[in-house]
Amino acid sequence: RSADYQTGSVSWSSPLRVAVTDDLRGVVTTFALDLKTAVGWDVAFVEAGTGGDLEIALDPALGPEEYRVVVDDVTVVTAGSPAGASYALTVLRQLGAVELWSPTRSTLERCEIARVVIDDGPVFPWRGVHLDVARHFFDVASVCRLIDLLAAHRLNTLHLHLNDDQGWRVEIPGWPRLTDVGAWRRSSPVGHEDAAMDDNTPHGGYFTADDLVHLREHAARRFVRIVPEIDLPGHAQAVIAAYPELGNVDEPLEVWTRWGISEHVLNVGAEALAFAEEVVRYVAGLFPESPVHIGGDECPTSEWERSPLAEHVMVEQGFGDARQLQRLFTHRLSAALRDEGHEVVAWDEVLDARVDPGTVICAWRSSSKGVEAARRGLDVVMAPMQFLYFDWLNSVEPGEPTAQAPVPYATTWQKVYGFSVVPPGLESELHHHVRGAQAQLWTEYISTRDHLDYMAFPRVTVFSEVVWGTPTTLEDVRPRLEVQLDRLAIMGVRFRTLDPEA
Ligand code: TNX
Repeated sequence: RSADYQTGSVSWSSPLRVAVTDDLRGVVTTFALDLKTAVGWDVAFVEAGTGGDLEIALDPALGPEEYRVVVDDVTVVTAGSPAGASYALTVLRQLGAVELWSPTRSTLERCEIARVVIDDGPVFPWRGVHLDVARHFFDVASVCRLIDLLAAHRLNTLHLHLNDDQGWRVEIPGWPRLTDVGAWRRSSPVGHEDAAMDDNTPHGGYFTADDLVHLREHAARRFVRIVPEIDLPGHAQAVIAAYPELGNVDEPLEVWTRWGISEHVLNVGAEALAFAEEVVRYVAGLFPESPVHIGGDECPTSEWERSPLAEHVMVEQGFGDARQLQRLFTHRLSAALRDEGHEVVAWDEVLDARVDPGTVICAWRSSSKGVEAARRGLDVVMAPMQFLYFDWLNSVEPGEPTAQAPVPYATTWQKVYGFSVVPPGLESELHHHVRGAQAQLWTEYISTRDHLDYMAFPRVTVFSEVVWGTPTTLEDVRPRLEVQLDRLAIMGVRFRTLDPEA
């Protein structure tokens, strides 16, 4: 928000002498481990006022994620919360030297830090990245690494998309076939879905409860909150492959081997509704502090329109249109989650029916869905595909790897930087409904960690400034971006290199 550079610099070397209050010891411990890993330095804990290098304390006058850094002979950090303190330490590493970001031991005798006074804090509380681990599975180590990268950009939310037609990715007690069968597919598309080619290579994997708790704790140390998503009743072909009785048709199904939207959705019987509730309650229980995403996107009604069971339920409920059936799930899952104290999040399709008050909408089809949500009194996370779907091409130029949307669609980092979190046309008295934004990494066309890096960066980097609420101009950000890419390079991130300046 403001950085006021003074003349000169201070010099840091090992051991770094730090004074910290008990409530921030955890934050400094994480920082100390990072420092040790990167450059082998030690942190020595000292008393405040004894001339250490760094003093760090909470200041209740600051907002929850705000912080102040005064780099001086004794550098002083104050913050509104441990999260704010962690952001301040991130900034100090940025001011220090690129080696401080190394994931393996590199050599650094000392570093110079410019004298500066920084007052900062984010405009938006929901600063997220979404990762689809259903289309392609990414293991615990890969997700932990992504969490570290988000934290390096002061992003605070990782939305994990845990199931889809092509795979179920969480072990659920009492439902072993979800992972024995539903977590594995026989084949995946090669090239673009439209080419209709198969690789005939099995793919799969899943997280155990322990894995998810490990991810949650890893994320918490970096002040990233995981928002789990179970997407039902659509996107359910993997569920139905495992438990055909939860579907609408008699023929056996396999976990889907194509991309797109499967027609196979859960049936609307009591058993399927109870299943959805049980699973969502279980996954939510692994993330007690988190909002929980119930999906709700792209649920075709063709099977319901042919189903005597669905017809019976429609008569019973007095529904005139099969679209309304989806609300049975949405409402039931929302109630169950609220009962456990979770906030409920859903994709913007739920706006097509009556929405339970308090539901947070992820606006993906366009920014105008965010406007619609806010006008209906709902909070919204902006995720419009035209700007924030990072499975789209990095550029329209030839040579880009196959991506979700074809040329002329592309989402350059410059386009991302021009994204306005508050949707154009939203009345100012409704701006408070905009919680923030998140970038989506759908993984139909992303099957490796290197390719995930290529699609995520540098777009996530520029997005982080946008969603922090402090973007400037393309000319201004470019040199800053180049420096951040040097840090990412040392971290081993295989980002897409910048095109030469036009
Ligand atoms: C739409 S966004 C989807 C996903 C796809 C994505 C590809 C949303 C809620 N549904 O199922 O992966 O497009 O860009």
